[in-house]
Amino acid sequence: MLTPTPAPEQQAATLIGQAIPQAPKTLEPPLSDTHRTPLLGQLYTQMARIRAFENAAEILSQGGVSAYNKTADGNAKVRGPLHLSTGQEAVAVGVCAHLRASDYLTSTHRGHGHTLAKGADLARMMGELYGKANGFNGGKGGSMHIADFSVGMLGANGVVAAGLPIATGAAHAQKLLGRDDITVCFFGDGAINRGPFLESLNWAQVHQLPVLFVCEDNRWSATTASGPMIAGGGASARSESLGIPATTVDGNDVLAVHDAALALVVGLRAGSGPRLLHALTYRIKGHVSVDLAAYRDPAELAAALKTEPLGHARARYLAMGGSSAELDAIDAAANAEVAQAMQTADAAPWPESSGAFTDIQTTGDGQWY
Ligand SMILES: Cc1ncc(C[n+]2csc(CCOP(=O)(O)OP(=O)(O)O)c2C)c(N)n1
Ligand SMILES: [Mg+2]
Repeated sequence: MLTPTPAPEQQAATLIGQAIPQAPKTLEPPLSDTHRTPLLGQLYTQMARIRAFENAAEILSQGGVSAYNKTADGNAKVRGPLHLSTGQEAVAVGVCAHLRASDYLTSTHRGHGHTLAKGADLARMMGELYGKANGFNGGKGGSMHIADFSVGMLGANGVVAAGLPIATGAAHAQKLLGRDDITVCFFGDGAINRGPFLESLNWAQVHQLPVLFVCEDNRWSATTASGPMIAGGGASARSESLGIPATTVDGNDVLAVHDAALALVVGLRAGSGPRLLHALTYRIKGHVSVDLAAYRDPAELAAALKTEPLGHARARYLAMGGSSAELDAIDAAANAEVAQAMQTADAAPWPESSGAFTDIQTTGDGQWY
């Protein structure tokens, strides 16, 4: 007898009732910095929210069938391509821990983690993925066009490297305003081969702008391994060639990212000029929701799973004297928040069809038409 494929919302409900999947990990000797256990707990909480959100979104988008989210009955809750940051959560969380709402942030096509870490509302992001009116963009943008100016999140961006000049311009405005706000610009290792990377870093250095360029080096650019297509030393070397100091960090170690970013952010607020953080991490999922990454050596993924950031943080938390029960409670709270967001999105209205002709331009009087 055939077992019917569960509806996507049932699959997601099953998923969010479970512990967040993590790699088992053992860590070396207990660490002496036990006073930082509460901090690590806070960072873990943010990473767990991102992981829970993306796990649910992935299942909701596939609807049990592949090929661009088309289910047998056409009922996938989340439609359109979905780029997941699974395995990269520590970069977003470790950096954004130091930001305030008046700081700006630009993101990439892989922006759920950045958005949540910057303080944006999880339920509104789920609403946007559903295409509902309660979404950040009233349901018109979807995963790759999320923005929330209320927390300084200037936008995800489907064009590779397009966030760099936006961030640089935002930082220039901050400098002209004379405040100690800063801009953080996340971009991928593939983006450094595009012109806007050079143009933006050059401009930022010439004008000594308060911008932190964060290269999320996940070793892949869509279906291409990044290493063989990058000449020279990559993001750090290119940054330093312009006189912008670069810091390389283990992007799967959230405390390491936190500490590296803290030093850079403090300097930026004091007028250091631009800096680059090169975070070494790994893209655990395929490039996009429908990509099974069959081109990738399974051994590479297996090795990466041993150092993925939630498992790493969990092991370190225990080594620092925390309990697994505390972390389980954090996971459960993250799953519950996502479940609530799904219910809110389900109940939210669809956008009005008349809205197709709004939000498309402004005449400069502050009104959007
Ligand atoms: C200008 C431009 N060229 C090509 C693409 C197609 N494309 C989308 S994502 C991607 C790879 C980006 O790699 P990376 O910058 O490392 O980001 P990651 O996907 O690894 O997060 C490419 C080539 C695009 N969106 N924009
Ligand atoms: Mg990449």
